[in-house]
Amino acid sequence: MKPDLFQSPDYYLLDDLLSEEHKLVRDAARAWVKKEVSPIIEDFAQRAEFPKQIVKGLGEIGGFGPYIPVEYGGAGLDQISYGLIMQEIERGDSGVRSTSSVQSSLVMYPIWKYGNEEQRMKYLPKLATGEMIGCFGLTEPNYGSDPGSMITNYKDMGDHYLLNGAKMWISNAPFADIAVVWAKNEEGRIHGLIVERGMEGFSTPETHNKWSLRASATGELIFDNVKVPKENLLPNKSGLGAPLGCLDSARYGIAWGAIGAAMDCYDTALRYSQERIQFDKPIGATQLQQKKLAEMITEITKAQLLTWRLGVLRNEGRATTAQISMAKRNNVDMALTIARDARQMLGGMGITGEYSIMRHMMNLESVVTYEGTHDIHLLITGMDVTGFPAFK
Ligand code: TGC
Ligand code: FAD
Repeated sequence: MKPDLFQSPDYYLLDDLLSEEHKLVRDAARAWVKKEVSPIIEDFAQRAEFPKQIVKGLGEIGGFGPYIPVEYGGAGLDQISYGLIMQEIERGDSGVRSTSSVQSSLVMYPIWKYGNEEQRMKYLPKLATGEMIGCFGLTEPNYGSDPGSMITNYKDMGDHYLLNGAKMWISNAPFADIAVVWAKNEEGRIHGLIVERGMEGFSTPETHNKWSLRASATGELIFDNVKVPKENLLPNKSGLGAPLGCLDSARYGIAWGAIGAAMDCYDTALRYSQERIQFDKPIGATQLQQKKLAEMITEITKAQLLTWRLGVLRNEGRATTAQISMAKRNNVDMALTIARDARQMLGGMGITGEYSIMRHMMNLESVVTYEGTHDIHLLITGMDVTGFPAFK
């Protein structure tokens, strides 16, 4: 793979909107990605293997629980710093950002928000350093966009719960130490349970042959009469709103992350267009390639502004689920379009692993699907503006 020469586009001088802390956090994450992710990621993606050696470093740059309070091992940062870390990590690879998103927003967040103090102290510090890795089981083989219809369930057996069912498409599942699993009780109410590797009847087979997110491990969670201790139930929130609350935080991070992938594709295509000579001039001197680059930087700049504003609203506790949906949907679609155009700008070289673009493009096919598909987010916006839910 080519050396990482990335230079971040900032067309509207948005750095002026960031605090010194934001810039320090962002620059540290950027330097870490250049040193630890860029040199190895293509090889791991080609081999469809998660690079476990980066876990410790991810913890050190605040990639695990950036906004979780320091008393629980988190970095205690604000929402814009959290977003900037996700942007930089996904600039390296969406699969690495997935590991960070799942650990932070889908495992640490529910334990912090819905767990009790014993659960927080038991799990959060180890999750923050990466000593422990978690995964999040909501999607089932027959229920993806409609998680409320899940059939995974548990029964109260007096001294423990008995868990049965299956989850599918679970990031980090094959090597996770714990899983935050969403299941229905005997009344049909959804609760979160912490299931630990090694519990009898719990297995995590890996999903193979993905063309996307190849450097992230994906798997199933199978529960065959798993005895879950009663103290592993998350006591402080139940109902579908509990997992959806975690998704708000993860989707917000993805909105920033997608900008990172888009910036990397744009930056690579821009440099290539200045160096690649055809018909005795750089391809960047042709109108057609300039149109692509001009549209890319326009869309990146719009997404940066939208997402920075969303971060401010989240810091003030005013961001709505529908606003987060709009940003996730817009930014991932924007990044996917840019990745496709950038790939074309590199001609034949665009399909090789010499450059990051095709890997980003394939990764983004997962990103546009998980955490709510492109269409589901459109329906969330539609419901928000009309008042009519059109899902059912
Ligand atoms: P609906 O009737 O609308 O809502 C059920 C209850 O939930 C409440 N609620 C929320 N609460 C907190 N935060 C939110 N974002 C919420 N959205 C809704 C709602 O108020 C209601 O509460 P109550 O008290 O009235 O019961 O639910 P629905 O069944 O009609 O479904 C709505 C829909 C389709 C929007 C939702 O289910 C959805 O978002 N579907 C998409 C599923 C999804 O995003 N799955 C993601 C799985 S995790 C994943 O992909 C991880 S990938 C990670 C990685 O690798 O990075
Ligand atoms: P479906 O829900 O079957 O949707 C199929 C198509 O129908 C989509 O285009 C969808 O937009 C459309 N559709 C559905 N309902 C409607 C409607 N009402 N109106 C119009 N169109 C509709 N899940 C987890 O719980 N944890 C994870 O860690 C996790 N990681 C993932 C990692 C990867 C690599 C992938 C690919 C997925 C992951 N997921 C995870 C699952 C992901 O959240 C689901 O794939 C996603 O929510 C869509 O569900 P589905 O695949 O079952 O598609």
